[in-house]
Amino acid sequence: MRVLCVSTPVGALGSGLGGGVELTLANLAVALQQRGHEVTVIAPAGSTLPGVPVITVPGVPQPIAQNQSRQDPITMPAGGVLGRMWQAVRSQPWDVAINFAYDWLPLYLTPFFDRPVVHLVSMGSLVDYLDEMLAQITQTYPHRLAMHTRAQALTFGSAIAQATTIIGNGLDVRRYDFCPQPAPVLAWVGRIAPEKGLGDALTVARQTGYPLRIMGKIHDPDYWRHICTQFPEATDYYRGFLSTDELQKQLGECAALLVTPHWVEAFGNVVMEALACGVPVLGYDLGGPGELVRAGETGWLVAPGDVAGLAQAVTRIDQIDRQHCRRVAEQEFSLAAFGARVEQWLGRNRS
Ligand code: HBI
Repeated sequence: MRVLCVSTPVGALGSGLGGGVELTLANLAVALQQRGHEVTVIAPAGSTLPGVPVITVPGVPQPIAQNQSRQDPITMPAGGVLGRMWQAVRSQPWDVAINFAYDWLPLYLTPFFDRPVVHLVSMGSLVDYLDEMLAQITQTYPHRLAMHTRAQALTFGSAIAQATTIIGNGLDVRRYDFCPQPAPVLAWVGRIAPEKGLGDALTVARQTGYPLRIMGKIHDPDYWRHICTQFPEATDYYRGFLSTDELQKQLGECAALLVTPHWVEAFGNVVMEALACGVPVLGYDLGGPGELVRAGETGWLVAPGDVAGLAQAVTRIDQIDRQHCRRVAEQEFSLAAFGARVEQWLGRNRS
């Protein structure tokens, strides 16, 4: 099929502003190409995506939805890139268009196209105007929505969750090297922002005596300053926002990854990346990570916020087989496995 992927409007692909969506879109595009589909991407100016044709569109980036409160009205900035990207959609030949934006406009436009527009929803429920639009779409088109995990879908209520296809996620496992012999170091990977719970991981590091290797984009500089005041050691622990090649190298050397979300993480790409390197995951039983980690098999799960429980789980790291973690990543999260799930979803929407 000719598949058109319409990216998130919050920033250019490759800028890191799109968070997990950037990784998901890149991997989904390659996975579909490997299955013989013709993939084109529409994305904001400045976007780069090796090996996939990208039509870039200038315009004002969309304000991020996490900063909005539930009853906020729909935001459409003048000269906005989102509206212009969907103008570009009209002049492209395609059989199915996949929307990656967590925004009102693409959802609203769904019935205005004579070919299927489907939506890969990238976060849990945040604002009423979006929940309302998702409900409308599921009433008219039962297969148009996909999400990463059941936990994410359930944040929108059971009616929407039942009409949503769960496709997990995927990555190119070949880009991640299995590391059999770790150093006695714990890892924490993610956007450095309040909802990611970095303070909890630093507390676990203190309680267990392990150093903590911190990797990720400093999304919220005030929050990072607050963390460094409370945990002076954090400055030395910080390794920066790394490329995938560098991230997998530094992550792979660690004894375990700590995942400490304070919100319902839709998926948790870092869980997938850790397992691909053979790194067990210790985390809160919440959202995507809670659904992805298999207790006693690929890591350990504790009740959300149970920092002492996480510290205790650190003593049980070597009960987890690192080779098995890698095998799970190869079976569940490979581009072939992810591509098959995506293709099945698209097939259900063929006009
Ligand atoms: N906010 N308005 C808006 N639109 C998006 O597409 C969007 C967002 N916030 C975060 C985001 N996308 C992605 O970084 C996460 O879904 C991963």
